[in-house]
Amino acid sequence: NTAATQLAEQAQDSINNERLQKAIAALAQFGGRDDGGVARETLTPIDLASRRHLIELARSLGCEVEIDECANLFFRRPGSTDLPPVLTGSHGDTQPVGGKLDGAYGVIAGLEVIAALNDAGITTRRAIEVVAWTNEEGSRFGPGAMGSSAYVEPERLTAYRAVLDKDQISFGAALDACLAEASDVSRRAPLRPLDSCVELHIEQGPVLERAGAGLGVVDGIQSVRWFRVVCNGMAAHAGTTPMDKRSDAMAAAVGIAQQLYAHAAQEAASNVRLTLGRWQVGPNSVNTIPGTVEFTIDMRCVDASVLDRFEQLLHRATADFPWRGNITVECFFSRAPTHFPQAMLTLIERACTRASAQAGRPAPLHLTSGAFHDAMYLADYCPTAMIFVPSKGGISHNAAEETAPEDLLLGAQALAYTLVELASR
Ligand code: HGY
Ligand code: MN
Ligand code: MN
Ligand code: MN
Repeated sequence: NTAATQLAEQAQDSINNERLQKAIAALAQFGGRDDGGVARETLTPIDLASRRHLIELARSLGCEVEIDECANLFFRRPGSTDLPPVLTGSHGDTQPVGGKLDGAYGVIAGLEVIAALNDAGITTRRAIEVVAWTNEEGSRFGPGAMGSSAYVEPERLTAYRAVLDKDQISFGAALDACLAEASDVSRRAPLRPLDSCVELHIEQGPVLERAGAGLGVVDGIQSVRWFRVVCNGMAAHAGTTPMDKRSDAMAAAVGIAQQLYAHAAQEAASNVRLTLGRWQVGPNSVNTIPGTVEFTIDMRCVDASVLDRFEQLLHRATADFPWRGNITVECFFSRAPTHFPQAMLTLIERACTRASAQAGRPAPLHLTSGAFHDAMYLADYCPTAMIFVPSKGGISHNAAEETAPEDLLLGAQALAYTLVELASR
């Protein structure tokens, strides 16, 4: 039972549940909806207001605050040395209609660990940093996880800055407005070294709840690919145009979509997941044959070769579709499967086991994440791992997203133990 472990246990036992739950509720006010959900898309005025709230909260905890060129916010609790810090945190942005925990929980729990260390008067060798990543969701600006991916490879930012949202606002312009608002925050140079990274997040799926486990040790993240498909036909009159004279973009898009769903059903054994989440129809009029239909494809699988086969089907189906129009397919997000290192999993397992045992809960469960996370990019940069807490009904990316308060507490306790062990080495 080394000195580091004793400090870790003391930190775990210093987490203050009431302060944690209140801080989660306070952040959820930014973009809070009547149905209990949260609408706080990245770099919107509401997101900027929430960032200001986090900066003030972090400063009240004695943290130094920095912001980098991708507007990632870092809240640092200094250590006794200048050794590379231990990073935790998650993303501050939400889906257009999201919950109050996706991303936000990891940021708030990280700040709760810092408050607990202040209460306990614990000093760690390494600084502990809590990050609020920019644009993890990728719903306003695609791809997802722009902030964390630009952190580990800064040259990605140039292309990201050119991405437009549906109102033709560029990510770069939104970034510059955010940096201007945070002009009182010191700028963080790119590629600062990190000792390690631990991201705490809700599972967003049904696995932990089904197993009755309170905590999940995440061994990896499945692969993901996003595509934009644009069917270009010809707008024409709904009443006068014979069916065999049409270049109906919706008929093409629906035909392609049916082939994709059929293929996903054939590949069901691989647990592949297909989502056609965003559709835009032009001119979108009840009595005009659609001239253009654009839709997105989100495909995921733990086995990337399944996605390779799926992508081949997509290119064949769109190239061979029998009609007069044309179809373009563009992949705008692609990540291979992530595997977290065994040494980190062993530590996370120990932290989760102690917290679960103290709460009289079953042992933690090992699982692979169905959702992607900023940790998938940090894993390219330093030893990284994740801790999950259960999601009620496995629901997320929905206003009904919820986790039992006692599980939110468990996660913060396991995080405290893990961070202090790492920061004391
Ligand atoms: O889509 C995802 O997996 C992430 O939760 N944004
Ligand atoms: Mn998330
Ligand atoms: Mn999400
Ligand atoms: Mn994430």
